[in-house]
Amino acid sequence: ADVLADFHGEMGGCDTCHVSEKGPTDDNLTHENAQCVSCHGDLNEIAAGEKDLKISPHKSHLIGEIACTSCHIGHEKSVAYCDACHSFGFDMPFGGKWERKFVPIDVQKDAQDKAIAAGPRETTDVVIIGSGGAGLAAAVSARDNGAKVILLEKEPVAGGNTKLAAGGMNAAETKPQAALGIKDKKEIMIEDTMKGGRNINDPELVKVLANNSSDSIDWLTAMGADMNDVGRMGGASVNRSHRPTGGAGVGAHVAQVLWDNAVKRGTDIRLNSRVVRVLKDDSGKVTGVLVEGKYTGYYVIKADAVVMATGGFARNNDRVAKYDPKLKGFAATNHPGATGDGLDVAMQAGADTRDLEWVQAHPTLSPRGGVMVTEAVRGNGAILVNREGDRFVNEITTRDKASAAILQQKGASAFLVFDDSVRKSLKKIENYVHLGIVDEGKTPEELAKKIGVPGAELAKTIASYNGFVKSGKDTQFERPNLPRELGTAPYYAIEVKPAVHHSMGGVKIDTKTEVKAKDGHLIQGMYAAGEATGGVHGANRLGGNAISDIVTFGRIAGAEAAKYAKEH
Ligand code: FAD
Ligand code: MEZ
Repeated sequence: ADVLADFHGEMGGCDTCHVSEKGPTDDNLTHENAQCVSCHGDLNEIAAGEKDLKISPHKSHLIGEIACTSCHIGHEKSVAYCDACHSFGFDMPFGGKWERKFVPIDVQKDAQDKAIAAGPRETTDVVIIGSGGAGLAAAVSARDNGAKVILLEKEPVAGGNTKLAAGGMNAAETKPQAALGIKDKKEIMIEDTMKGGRNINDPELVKVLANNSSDSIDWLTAMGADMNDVGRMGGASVNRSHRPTGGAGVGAHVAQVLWDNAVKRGTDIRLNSRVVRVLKDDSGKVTGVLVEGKYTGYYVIKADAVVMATGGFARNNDRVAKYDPKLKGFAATNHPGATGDGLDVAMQAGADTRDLEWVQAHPTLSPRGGVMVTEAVRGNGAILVNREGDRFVNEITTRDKASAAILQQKGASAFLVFDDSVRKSLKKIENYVHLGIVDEGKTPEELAKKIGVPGAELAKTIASYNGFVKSGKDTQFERPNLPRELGTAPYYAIEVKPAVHHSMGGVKIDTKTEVKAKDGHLIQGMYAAGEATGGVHGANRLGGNAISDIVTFGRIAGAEAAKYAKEH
């Protein structure tokens, strides 16, 4: 047998997996996955038997209910979904290599037109496209505003880039800040965001972001989130980046809380379901969407309102390079679905766009592990050193500046250097240790030897930095936050280099998340939120502002779409 289906077919026929010979009945493969679990046990049960493995393939940071079929694919070679970002190379039964080609939305036009001509297969009030934070927040708020909601996600797993978010969610004047004695103002968050975005942001959207940020923290907390740890991100004047206690990654937590609440409220969530067209009537009003179900084929859902929460395109290097040729060939920090086909769908429906030329590189991807190392490591005290063992930049400057500075160093990469007190301050660092991307030494000199930099120089750099911490002033690079001395052995280093991270540009929206058309009018029934939109972040997004963006604008989009659906 070549693939899993042949093997099961030989054992017991098609009904070993499927209800009938006709194959899957839904795109979540509900029946098929139940069959896997009934024979092999669920993910937790399987992971429990893998305690001796350094990396267990069945234990992950993905969110929601992870279907067995996300990796174990019936009629094609099985592929480990984790290998989209990592390169674990698990030895899977009937396994193949991770590969993904971008498929434009308008292939199979005849089949698409036929499905449209056949008319809707079902009807709902609101369709939400994308299961990242913006989509899930919109689902929760649309349900709370009385709408019937179908949420469509093209990937086999939910959560988009949101589930990968690490460092935090920015918010000003919050209860966790008050508990920690941090003084902040919404006006300062607005100023920081505008300055970081080089003042080309839409100021009205920035006001919505900052003025609602504290409410968004309360909203998440009321649903069960822990946002009590508050740290510093690049370009922020004060500590306002919220994450779970102890400094665990923010994204998987927020996405899981939103997922649980969307499910609890009865949202119909469909994976493996790509939206390829937003449909409109002759007056230009939205009437629904055309879905490409991976297993059930093309079909139409009639809906009063549609929310585009399709995220960005940083994983699509052809598209990135078209807008910013300097980033051609760069690796990306993003999940594999961040290709920008949602943007194509929106543009095809007449949406206007802005700022697409602004694509952000995150300064610190580990070339060894392929994973992004959170800015929170620097926020909590790590320094950046080059191959000469010297600091070369204010480590918590904005990302555009930090990335440019790293690219100017020998080897176009640098080392994040920190001590055990930084490690203990941030749970997320344990993941990097677990992934094997962290070098360690009992002294700065021992660490320097491991990473190939001059030991005496690294020791001198650390001593000089510690002097700045003591005096409270970095006279070399004017780093504004100096949280702790680096003096507790062991010492650690992670090699890092910039990678494509965020698309600042996207669909044009107003403060109610209504989508604007090219001629400036609003497309009736079309809403958008999150990384799919442009204007909130200007030319350069501040770390921590995206999770704030998706929760706040996702909430607004869900409520507005539900209200519109009720009125039409
Ligand atoms: P996503 O979460 O990407 O979700 C969009 C979803 O839409 C995806 O699941 C995608 O598959 C789906 N989709 C796309 N097109 C279609 C279609 N045609 N049909 C159906 N589904 C479709 N920001 C912060 O503020 N703080 C952080 O700490 C932080 N850390 C980050 C760490 C990493 C590694 C990365 C990659 C990003 C990080 N960001 C962070 C940025 C932030 O995570 C994202 O900008 C944000 O989560 C985007 O949310 P979203 O809901 O708009 O999109
Ligand atoms: O906002 C981000 O993208 C972010 C904070 C990423 C990170 O370094 O954790």
